[in-house]
Parts: sequence; C-alpha cells; structure tokens
Amino acid sequence: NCSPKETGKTEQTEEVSKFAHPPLVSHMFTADPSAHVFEGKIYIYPSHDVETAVTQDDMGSHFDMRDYHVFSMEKPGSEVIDHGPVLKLEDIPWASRQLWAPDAAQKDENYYLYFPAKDKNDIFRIGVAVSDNPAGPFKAEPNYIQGTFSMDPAVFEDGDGSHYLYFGGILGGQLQWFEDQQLVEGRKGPTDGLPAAENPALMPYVAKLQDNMLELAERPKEVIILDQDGNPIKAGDNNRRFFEAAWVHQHNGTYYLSYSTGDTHFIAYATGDNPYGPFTYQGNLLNPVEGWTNHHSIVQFEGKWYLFYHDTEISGKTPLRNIKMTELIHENDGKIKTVDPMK
Ligand code: FUB
Repeated sequence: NCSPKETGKTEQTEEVSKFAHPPLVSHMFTADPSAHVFEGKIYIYPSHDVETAVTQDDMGSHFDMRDYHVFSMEKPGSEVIDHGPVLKLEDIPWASRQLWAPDAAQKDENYYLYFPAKDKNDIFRIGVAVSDNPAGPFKAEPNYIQGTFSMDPAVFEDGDGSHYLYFGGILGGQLQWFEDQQLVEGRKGPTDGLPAAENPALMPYVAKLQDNMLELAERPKEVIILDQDGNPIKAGDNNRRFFEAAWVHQHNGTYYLSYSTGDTHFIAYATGDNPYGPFTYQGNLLNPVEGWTNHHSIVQFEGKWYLFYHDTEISGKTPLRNIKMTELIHENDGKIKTVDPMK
C-alpha cells in the first residue's frame, strides 16, 4: 500500500482498509447491535455511543449513553435507515444513567425493547418499553422488570412461542455484586465479589417471560457453561468464561449460547439442547475486534445467517463504536466458522 509520494505518481490511490467489513452507520456512534427480522426486514437495536465528560473508570462509567435509535434495512447490503431516537433516558421513570446494550422482541401486535440502565441507587436493572411498530417510538414501563439485575438483556423466542430473557455481565455489569440474586451490601468496586480463579465463573441468567412480555414468569436461573469434560468453566479461565453479551439462537435443533469473554475480547459459543442449558463450550465465533468491547447478535434472514458486531474503525476510541455485519457460517458438524474482523 504505497502513497503517491512513495511511488512518485500523482493519481489518487485508494487506502486499503485493514478491516474486513465496513461500518453500517457512520453519522453517529452505534454499538452492541441486536438484530431481528420483523415484518420481512432486518431491524437493528444498538446502543447509541456518545462523547461524555464522565471520566473513564473500571465500572465503564464513560459508556454514558442517553437514548436509543432503531435502524432497519430491507436486506443485507441495502441502505440502512435511521428511525431516529425511539426512547430517551428522561422518559424512563426508574432510570438514572447509562442506557447500555438493548434487545427487542415481538409478540402479537406489539414490539418490546428490553434495555439495561442504572436505577436511582446506581444498580443496573433491566427495563422494557413497548411500541406497536418495530421502529418505535417505545414507551417505557414505570418500573424495571422485577427480579432483574445486571445488564445486557437478550430475548430468545423458542419454536413454541415462549420468550426467554437472558442477562448479566461482570465488572461494569455488576453481576459480581449479587449473591443468590440479592445485592450484597458493601460491594462497590469492579472486582468485589468475583469468584477465585479456581472456582466456577459467574454465569449469565435466564428467565422465561410472562405472556404479557413485561414480567418474568419465573425466578431467573443460572445458565451453566461447561467445558468438554462437563465441568463448569472456571473464573480464571479468561479465554472461555462468560463476561457479558449473552445471545441465544437455534440452528438445526441445537441451541447456541454466544457471549463475550470481555478482557480476552472473543465472542465464544457453547451448545445445548434447550434454552436453559447447560451449554458446552465449543470455541470462538468472532475474534477480537478493534476496541476493548466485543458484543454481537446472530440472525437468520432468507435462509442465511448473519453476525452483527461492532468495532471502533471510525473513532479509534473504545466508547465510540460503529456497528457492522457479515455472513455467519454454520459448518455441517454444527461448529461455527470463526469470523475475523480484520483482514
Ligand atoms: O455498551 C455498553 C456495554 O459495553 C455493553 O452493555 C457491553 O456488552 C459492552 O459492549
């Protein structure tokens, strides 16, 4: 890749990008893309990253998002439409700050936006907002979903029409501050309550949603991720243990739980035979992206599977991300071909 100066030529040469896929949105910063097919189109529900005066810390306070936009595309490769702000922090009665990674679901004539935010006590909870249109606007329920804690909600619709809410994330996600699903007094720092390296890692949680999609139908259960020997992945196994960004999809009768390994920056996946797990670790489906966080979703559209993810190609800064997509290949043996986000 030579510049005109080096070659002595004057004509413009095109920079060769080191990134494997282009940003989908470049007029604003977007991250944590949760994609779904609604009404025959691809809808994307991402976080809306913004510049902030809040100082960076180990709890992720600098991820200071204040609203959500919804995007749609007719099909992969077509124009990405920004449907504008669909839910704002000031319109969520129980929330105080940090609108992190959302997800959406549909039931009957309504669409539901599930989102994490810190409550008035600065504890992450998961809220829900409702619309009759996948492009919003969404109206928040007056309170967060009772029984939820931590962040990164993802809703999976099983073949029988049941919806399952997955959630949780460690460090900035505060999962380590809860024991038996209760907040432990005095835990304040990012590592307070983390298990010792030789103990089982903290796992995401799942609960079936009520028919009204606004409440949990049961007490959340831990989603256990096992190694190939049938033992829970250990807290010190940073290359494989759950950190945040749980996502579930089903392919050929197998349930796939994928998630970010956080400080080792992979999107790993594990397989099981039902939505509750246990799931057995299989490998990585996405290698580290540029930027610290890695967060994705997986959706099927017209017979092909797509991975949505983000990196920091546009800004070069971790809290100012841009969403991307690419095809995802399930191999004949059920494994997923690892995507490399860099060329
Ligand atoms: O966008 C804020 C947080 O960063 C998300 O909730 C995490 O999954 C990570 O992507």
